[in-house]
Amino acid sequence: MQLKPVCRNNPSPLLTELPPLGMDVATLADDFRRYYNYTLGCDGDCLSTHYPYKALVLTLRDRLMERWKQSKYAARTRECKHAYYLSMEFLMGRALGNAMLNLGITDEVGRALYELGLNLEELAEVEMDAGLGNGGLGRLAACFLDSCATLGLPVMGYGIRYEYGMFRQLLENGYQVEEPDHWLRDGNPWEIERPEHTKRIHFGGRSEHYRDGEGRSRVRWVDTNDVLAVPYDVPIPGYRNGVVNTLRLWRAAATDVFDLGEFNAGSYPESVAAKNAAENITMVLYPNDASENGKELRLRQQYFLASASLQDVLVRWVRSYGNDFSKFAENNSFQLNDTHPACAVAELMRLLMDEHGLGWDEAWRITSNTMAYTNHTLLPEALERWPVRMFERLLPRLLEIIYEINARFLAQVAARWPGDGERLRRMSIIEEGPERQVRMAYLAIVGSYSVNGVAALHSRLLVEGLFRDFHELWPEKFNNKTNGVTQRRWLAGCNPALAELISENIGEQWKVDLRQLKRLAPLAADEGFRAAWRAVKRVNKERLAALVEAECGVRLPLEAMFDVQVKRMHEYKRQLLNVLHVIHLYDRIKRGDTGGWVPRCVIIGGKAAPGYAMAKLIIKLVNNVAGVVNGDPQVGELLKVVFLPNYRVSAMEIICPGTDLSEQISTAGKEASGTGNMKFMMNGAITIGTLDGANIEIREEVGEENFFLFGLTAAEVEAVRASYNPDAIIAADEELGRVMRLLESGHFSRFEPGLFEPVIRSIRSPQDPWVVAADFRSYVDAQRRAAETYLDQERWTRMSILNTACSGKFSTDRTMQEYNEEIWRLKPVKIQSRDQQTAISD
Ligand code: 7LS
Repeated sequence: MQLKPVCRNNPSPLLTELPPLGMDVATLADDFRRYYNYTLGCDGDCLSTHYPYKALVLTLRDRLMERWKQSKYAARTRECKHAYYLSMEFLMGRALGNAMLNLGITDEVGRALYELGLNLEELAEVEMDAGLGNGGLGRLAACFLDSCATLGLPVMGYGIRYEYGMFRQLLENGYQVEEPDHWLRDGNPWEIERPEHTKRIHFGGRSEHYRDGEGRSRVRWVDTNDVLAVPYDVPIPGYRNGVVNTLRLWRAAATDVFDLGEFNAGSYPESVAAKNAAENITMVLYPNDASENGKELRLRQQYFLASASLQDVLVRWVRSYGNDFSKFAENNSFQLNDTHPACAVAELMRLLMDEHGLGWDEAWRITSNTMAYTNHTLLPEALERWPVRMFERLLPRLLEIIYEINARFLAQVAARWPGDGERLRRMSIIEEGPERQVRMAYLAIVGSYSVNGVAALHSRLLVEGLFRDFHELWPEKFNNKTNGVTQRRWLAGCNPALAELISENIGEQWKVDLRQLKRLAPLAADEGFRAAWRAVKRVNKERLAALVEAECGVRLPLEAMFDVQVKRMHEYKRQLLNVLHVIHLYDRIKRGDTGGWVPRCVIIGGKAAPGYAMAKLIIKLVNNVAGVVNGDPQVGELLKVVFLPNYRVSAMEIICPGTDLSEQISTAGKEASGTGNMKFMMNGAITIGTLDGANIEIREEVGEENFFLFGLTAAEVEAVRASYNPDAIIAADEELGRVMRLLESGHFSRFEPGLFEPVIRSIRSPQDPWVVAADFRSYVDAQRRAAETYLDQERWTRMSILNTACSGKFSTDRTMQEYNEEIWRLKPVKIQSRDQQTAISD
């Protein structure tokens, strides 16, 4: 049957069709001045840099706007399948530099501003990071959007417009202190509010069964407390291809500004309370990247995102096809970024059945052929479970649907494995026990046609462990999609000096085809090229040293090896192992063992979840060790240690180009993939790392001789833990013994005796899940190899060049192509673009 689009009146072309905007210096300067003077009302007395920043964004946004419109029309043709990336986090960082880069007008803008007496770099610094994410998972979503737009894939992001993003991290006496991040205080000139697309979200109430006009049994969700979801659209430009995709972020608003009953009764505060309760939903990003499960507001956020986004897609569908959903699954995919938006499985069922009148079987066919789930972690504390009682109170209709999904699913399991009650218990979406829980990962697996992990090892461990039963039932659902990062932000944008050196030698095509970097490999043998490579690294180290000096007041010697570990603070990431190595280096200096010494600057940065005591204590330890080391005249320039506060996207843009040694030292089997590892590699840092996550694939690509490997494998970690005896390891290792004695003597906690007891206990615990002591020896040996290599600067430079040259696999362009070929199957849109084309090769 042919689907008929529902007709709509088109507005007059006179209203909507405009000649293209100029991209030349003079036109950009004209537009800028118009915004500055007329729109923003500035005159000679305006001193704040905020105004020129805003005028610049508006100038650029106009250029995006015309391409945005064209992209929308191009993707609106019939049967154009779309994918939707549902994510609680989009860690976008700054948008200005990226917009100019992707429009191809960075130089023109720079010149236009220069002619107006302004400085582009200065204005770019005015922009706040959009910190709508915690770490890897949120930043991955941002890189995915960049790559989809660049590939012309019709993919839309759906997320939450948190009023407060990731907290700002301050240090007080070496302790982390959190400050709210009111990133929207001065407005966000990139976003467009779209109140006409507001959606209504239900909470609470109960479900009511009734018969409709045709005598069919139906359900409705009644007596609900409703909240409105108001969308804000953010443009996502592709790289010089005329494509602009959309990130739609939802803000919660009360249904009525005031409760008039309360207001008239004179209870003003009560009347405003409901408004506050509603708007609380999108007030703040939860600053945890694992655990703290079971918070009601978090479940509200998750359902709010899922429901608003699905309703939005369904409204657009109905506008085109009425209530005919027969081809919905053919034309739509929803990618669930971890289980956080997994309510979407039950919510799509509810919308299709209760709101659009479909029967269970048809609704299930559609749902289970549109949902796809990406898992990002094996850590048990990050596996989401919601108490059934909370679900019942907040989302009673959804729980009813989940029960039905579970009943039908378990019937399937029982048919396949008759009499296997234990398996039914294991696989049930509902976990039984004193407090019954909904297992969100199982709901996501049962409701999806694809389930993927984010690196080869991680995907293998998933099907061998956590999801083993499900893999046995549906092996074809499971697949791997190794993560990546976008080279536009993480090389072209953040490292202009290296980007230029690369382009001079192999052309510019690497910006859309990262495998081209392979052509740098032969240049590793070219002495002149190596010298140029080192000169670039030197400039980038100066930039990083300036940042460190401004933030930490410590001067870093530029000839020293810059040894960097930046990522969320977490025990499994083993910043503690890094600190133990630092203490060991300090100990060597103190006892005069400095023959052939390579000066080092150890930089550690990352935020700890506010409730994660051990992670916060490790921050304090880094700072105390830094205080002792940097303050010791005998150490001098041989070793510097700093904790760089408030690690964020815009800081990484300065950090990764200036890094020599990239620390990727998680306990094997615990880091699902890692993406910082890829940013460092792309920028020519050499990795010291374990066989964990994507490190394994990085090492495969660059070759074992260009990677400093250490540590137990994932299988060995599991084996060792059965009879783990850290005290014996410490006793048998002279150097580790000395490190522990320094720690235990209170050398780093002079003013707070016993402060690091919990750290010491964790290292010495036979229960230590991260087996820090077990990997110390091989870590120190690998660090020795790194130092010896660094002594030979020519050799180090060769390895550095080869790391960049072999980083081609780790572009999100490749990752997105794989998602598209194996999961979404979208047709790229082509735009007749005026932008300087750099076509993407197949
Ligand atoms: C979260 C919460 C949570 C990552 O970055 C889990 C949670 C929670 O459990 C609970 C209560 C309140 C807020 N927020 C935010 C994130 C996560 N989970 C993860 C899981 C994996 N966050 N990852 C990282 O993802 C990267 C991209 O795939 C990987 O490269 C990296 O290995 C992984 O750690």
